[in-house]
Amino acid sequence: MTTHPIDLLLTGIGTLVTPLGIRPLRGTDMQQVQTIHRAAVAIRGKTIVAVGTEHDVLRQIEKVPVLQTVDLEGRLVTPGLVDPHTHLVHGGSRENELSLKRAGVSYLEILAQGGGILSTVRATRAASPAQLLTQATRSLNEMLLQGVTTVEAKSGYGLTVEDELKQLEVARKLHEFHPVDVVSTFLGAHAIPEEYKANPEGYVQLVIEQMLPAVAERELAEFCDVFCEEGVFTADQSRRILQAAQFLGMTPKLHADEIESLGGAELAAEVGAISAEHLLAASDAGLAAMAAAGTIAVLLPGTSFNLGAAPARARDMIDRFHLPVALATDYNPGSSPTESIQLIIALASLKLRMTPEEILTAVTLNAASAIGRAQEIGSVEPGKRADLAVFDAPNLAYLPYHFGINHTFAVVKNGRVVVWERRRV
Ligand code: IZC
Ligand code: ZN
Repeated sequence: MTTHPIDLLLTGIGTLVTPLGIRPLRGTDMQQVQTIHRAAVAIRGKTIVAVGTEHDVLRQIEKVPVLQTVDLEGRLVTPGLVDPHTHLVHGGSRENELSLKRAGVSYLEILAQGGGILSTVRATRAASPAQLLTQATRSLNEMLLQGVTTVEAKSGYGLTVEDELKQLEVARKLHEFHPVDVVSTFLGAHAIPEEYKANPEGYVQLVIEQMLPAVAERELAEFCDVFCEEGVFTADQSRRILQAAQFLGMTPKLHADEIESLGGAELAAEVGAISAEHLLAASDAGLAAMAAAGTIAVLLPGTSFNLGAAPARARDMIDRFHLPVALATDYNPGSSPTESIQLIIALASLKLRMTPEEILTAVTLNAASAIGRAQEIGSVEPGKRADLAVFDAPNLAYLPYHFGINHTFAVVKNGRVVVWERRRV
């Protein structure tokens, strides 16, 4: 230990729980988390430098000056939570579709009638960058207050070159000024816009020939995603778009087999996608192919819950296919209008039958892995960034058990306390 001062020393941690490593944990390994009682964490700048029992950490830093000590009074600490699938930046909302939904009109029927995603496209096109920024900031604040320190944000409500860039530029601005890190994904292939209804191939061409190069040139997205779904983009169109994105240096992701099984899981594996999302209707062959390719399954139990659909086969994915599973809110104005990662934690227990340890891995290390950030975040270990969530909870199982409220007491982001007593500081 060098004698450079410790900037922040967290003591009095009742229980510290974290997965370990810089790679996603697969299958039954997701259960393997480290638990330390009476723990402490020492932070220098933005980086964790010591983790262990209070006794061990204090001994390690014996001769080192400490600039600030914060006593967490017995609370639970985990890595800062990571939400690896959101549609954060958008205009408007869709509560006007609630009665249609309750009358039994399906998600894809509403979309086919020009509502759904297309309704949000109209609102997003009409919104100024400042309006989009204000609305997304409100959501990002809510996520931070829940313990989230990094989110992924997809475009896909512009569907013109200009409006896709507008959304991605708002996401970049959020990343720059907000404590939560925002990682961008280009999702120009989210729906066929009204003006291309009679010519979907023309839209695919626009995505490949104009949008992708414009996004790549401005370095506005690390990832490219496609909504591969019945009546939206076919597997063949999805493949062409993702291959073009890869050629420009973007990493593929895929909305795969959410409602109908189009071979999305297979396609995600084939193109070497970092993750495949939803997977409610994924085939056994597709899941096996994902496991062989190392593709992470990002499960979105808020969406299946809200759509009244059967949940993803998380137990099969973990126990039989030995897949790395991550969890996300899918925050969006249609199928999952919630910023609450803690609701997702509860649903993962209730509906996906995941254990508290598997859930923690899925919202930290595996979620970080799904957005290419496992080297820096997703666990509480020396060398990783000092992103931590502090909960008013006696143990890990308490989080999924006591549902419907926000357990987060404090958040440390990049070594700074940014939430304390449930408020931004
Ligand atoms: O706005 O409905 N599933 N895309 C694919 C969504 C949900 C977002 C939306
Ligand atoms: Zn989505």
